[in-house]
Amino acid sequence: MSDHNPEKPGLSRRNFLGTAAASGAAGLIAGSHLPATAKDKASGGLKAHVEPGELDEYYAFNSGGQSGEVRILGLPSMRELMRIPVFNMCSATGWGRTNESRRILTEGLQPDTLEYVKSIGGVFPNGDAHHPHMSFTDATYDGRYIFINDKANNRVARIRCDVMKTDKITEIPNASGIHGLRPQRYPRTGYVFANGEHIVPLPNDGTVLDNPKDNYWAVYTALDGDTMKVAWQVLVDGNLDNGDADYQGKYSFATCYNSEKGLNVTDMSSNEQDWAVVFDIKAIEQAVKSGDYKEMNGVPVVDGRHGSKYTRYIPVPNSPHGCNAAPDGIHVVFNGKLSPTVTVIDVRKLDDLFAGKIKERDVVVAEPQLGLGPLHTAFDGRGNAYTTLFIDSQMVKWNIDKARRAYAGENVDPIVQKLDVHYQPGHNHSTMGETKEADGKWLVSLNKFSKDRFLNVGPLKPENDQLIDISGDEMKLVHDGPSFAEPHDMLLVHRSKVRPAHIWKRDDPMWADVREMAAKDGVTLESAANVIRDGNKVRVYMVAVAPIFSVPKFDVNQGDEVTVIVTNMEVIEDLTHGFTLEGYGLAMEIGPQATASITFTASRPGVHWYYCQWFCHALHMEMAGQMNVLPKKA
Ligand code: RUQ
Ligand code: CUA
Repeated sequence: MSDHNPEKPGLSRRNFLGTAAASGAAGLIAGSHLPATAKDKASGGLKAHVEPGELDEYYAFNSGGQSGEVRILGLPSMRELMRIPVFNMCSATGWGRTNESRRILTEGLQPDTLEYVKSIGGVFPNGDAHHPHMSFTDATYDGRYIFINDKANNRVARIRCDVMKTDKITEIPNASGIHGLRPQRYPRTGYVFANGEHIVPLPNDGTVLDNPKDNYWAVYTALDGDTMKVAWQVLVDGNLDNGDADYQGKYSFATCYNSEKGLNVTDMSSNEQDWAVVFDIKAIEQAVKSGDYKEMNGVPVVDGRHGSKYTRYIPVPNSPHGCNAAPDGIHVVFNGKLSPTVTVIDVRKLDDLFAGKIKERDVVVAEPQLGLGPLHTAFDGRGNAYTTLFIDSQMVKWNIDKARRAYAGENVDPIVQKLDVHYQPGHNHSTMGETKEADGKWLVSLNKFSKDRFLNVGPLKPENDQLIDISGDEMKLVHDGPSFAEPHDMLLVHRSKVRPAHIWKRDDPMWADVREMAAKDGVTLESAANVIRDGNKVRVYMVAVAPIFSVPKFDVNQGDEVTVIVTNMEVIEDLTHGFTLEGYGLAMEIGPQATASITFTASRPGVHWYYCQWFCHALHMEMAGQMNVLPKKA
């Protein structure tokens, strides 16, 4: 493999699609600037084993599915390095319980949702995290953020890649089942596009409960990735499954498996053809500017149903699922699911389609028959595509150019190789494969079933994320990676793109509220040892430096509302402390140079020890104190 070329002269980044030819797509990729490793080999045979103490070449950001979190793995070792709580509650870090996380988990909710979560303990306790994608600048990863959807409670979250913590969560109004999620690639993110998968009445307030054909809708959402506010929405026919954006910043795409507007599986899958929707981003922005929209729940909603000038509906056989734009900047693949085919369009034809010069199916340039149950496609940057076949339990490697030629009538077979995977793959992802720097080294097949591949752990089995070397002519399976429920999708980012901090900065916005509160109390967080009483509210400010808390003991009255604020003043990397309050169900992580806080009612009288739950020192066990709760006088 020799794709570490300097950028091709004359191939302007701004316009690299325009200079591209239809075939030989592999040669069109703007050169990768990723450092080559010594182990690269033209014939494949990459080294998957990472020696003790060696660092991986790629970050893998794995969605946690119904666990609601994101996991960081190293690739190729597939070692799990970290978990980032997002939509879930976390016993270790206190995510979902600390004041900082509760602010993030609630401030982006709609008013009626906020009312509801108050009645169930203040936050949603679960999420269903499917699609992690990094922010882009100029069609490659920029290491700022990772965005991920929550299908369960209609949210989109943003993770800061400097500290690897969630910093914003927005509930998407007017939508149900936020599923497909993709950031805008070019010129930057920009928008984060989110698909509403389930059709619902609008407004969904109980006034209408039937006649889905007339009354139920799905909406497409563009979120502003910088503010995490909804910029606009588009009302569509049918539903929306997966999506992607182009490499030019002009169009975005979504598949629809329920053009029937069915409410059950038979109706949903009855049509021979469903479709993929194409959104004209500039035209929609113009519609919002000129007032061609209806406002719903504070959001401009543009009408993108059949006949709209803002969308086009491209017929695609039978319930398409995955939607993947190739790194050549030209092709977008819609994966057939119930059809053994994938449908490939050429984005250079879309201007003519929107101008009415050609018909919807004229943008289709290939439709290879690949096998049973094609769900998702990944790319190697050399003109090849890799599609998961759920029913066949296979990964199929095929050539895009050959598929075009076959579609044009030439007698060529686009299929290069089929590889058994174990078992039933859903997503797949290749290294840098959704960027113009696709490097074609590794592919991961995220298999939904593992059955006999591992020691039996009871009726509930792990998934199996299999690592495949795609650097040579043939795919080679090199590693089985069990994982807990349920990595839907994986993001494979070269380590040169991600620059996490080693310790927190004291002026981090994460605890801005606490800083303000401390200033009012006349407390300096960095040297605090204060117990402030304010009516029946008590604020306990302390510093943690191994192996002591600066407040070793404090007294409160039963029924007081107590806030404990801990600042970790360690300047040493990896010296995290914790605060666990025994018998109260409270715990939080405090990273080096971080502040964290937690608020509760001291309803249980007696002596309650608090202790550091993060092993930090030889005297870690002794890093403890007591909260004395004086009983209410009868
Ligand atoms: S979907 S297995 Cu939620 Cu990404 Cu295709
Ligand atoms: Cu601090 Cu253990």
